[in-house]
Amino acid sequence: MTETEAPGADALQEYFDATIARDQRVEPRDWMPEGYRKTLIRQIAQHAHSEIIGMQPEGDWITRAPSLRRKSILFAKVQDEAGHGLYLYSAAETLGADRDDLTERLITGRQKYSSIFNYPTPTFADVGVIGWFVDGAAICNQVPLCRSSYGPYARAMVRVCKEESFHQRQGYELLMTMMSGTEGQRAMVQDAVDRWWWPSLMMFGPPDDNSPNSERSMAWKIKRHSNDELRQRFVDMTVPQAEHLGVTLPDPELRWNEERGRYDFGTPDYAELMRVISGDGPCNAERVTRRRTAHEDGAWVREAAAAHAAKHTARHTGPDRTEAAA
Ligand code: FAQ
Repeated sequence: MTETEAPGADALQEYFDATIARDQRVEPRDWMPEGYRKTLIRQIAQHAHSEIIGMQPEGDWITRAPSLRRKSILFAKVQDEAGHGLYLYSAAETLGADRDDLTERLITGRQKYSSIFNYPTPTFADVGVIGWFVDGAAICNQVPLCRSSYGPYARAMVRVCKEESFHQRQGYELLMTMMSGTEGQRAMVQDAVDRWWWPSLMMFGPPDDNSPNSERSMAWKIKRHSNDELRQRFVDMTVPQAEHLGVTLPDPELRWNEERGRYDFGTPDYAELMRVISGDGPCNAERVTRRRTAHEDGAWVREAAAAHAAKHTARHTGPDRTEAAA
């Protein structure tokens, strides 16, 4: 190959494969197979949408939080989720995805977001249980993504995980406080645990033998562990926390398996997961409608920001500046 000759498709593929094999990062300007790019855009976009839609269930409690302290904690937490969405949309943009297009796909139901955010939050204990279970599940799933093969995604995950870890503790602390309260408060916590346990296990996706994307994503080192492995880690992590808190996890099959050194547990209702993913969960319509309305209501902000940016660009590149420089 001469110096000016571009490398052929085989050489590019070989270089990419070697990068993955050596556990090095793929960066935005590197050549990558189209399937790898598409898989990443799919996963990162769904992840970003989940963070943004995920602001709603807890956000509903901001005005009703029982004290100023709880209100400000919740406010900060929900705001963090917006930040996670932004890092993730930016990571998707490095792959050539268009932010407007991704938003459009979300609000027209053409792109997915996590099933977990389609469940209602009728009591304040739900805020605590979301922090404990949902952020806990997010940590199990996302800590390995800090070693994902795509650089911008992996780096975004580092900060996201640090914040999720704080979120999980705030949820657990809220529940500890409620558990040391009245009989009514303890019952409220147990009720929220009963409602969120199974949907939280479903967050990890379908079982391995019915997970069409896992094998490819793991070969590309986008995903580092299978859905079932991560679900198991979550159960193993959460059971001792439940015992310490004094709540019962609603699974009669849950028990320590001495031989495996892990907990055995029951099978989540995967038919329910599929229903929720396909748009038929308790709150799907409400969540998407609210997102669509917020997007439409925000049109004037986007227009104003674009006009401001255009004015700024004109001021710094226009004739006045050229003359001044001359
Ligand atoms: N919900 O072949 P697989 C958070 C879809 S962030 C909806 O196993 P894959 C922070 C899947 O996309 C939570 N859809 O797929 C927070 C695929 O559909 P497609 C979000 C699901 O990608 C906390 C099909 O089923 N986290 O919680 C779900 O290999 C508190 C077949 O599945 C992430 O996105 C589901 N649960 O594995 C915010 C983490 N499960 O696209 C606010 C990154 C599966 O082929 C408050 N994502 N599907 O049509 C991942 O790790 C993976 O994408 C999985 C799915 C594990 C979610």
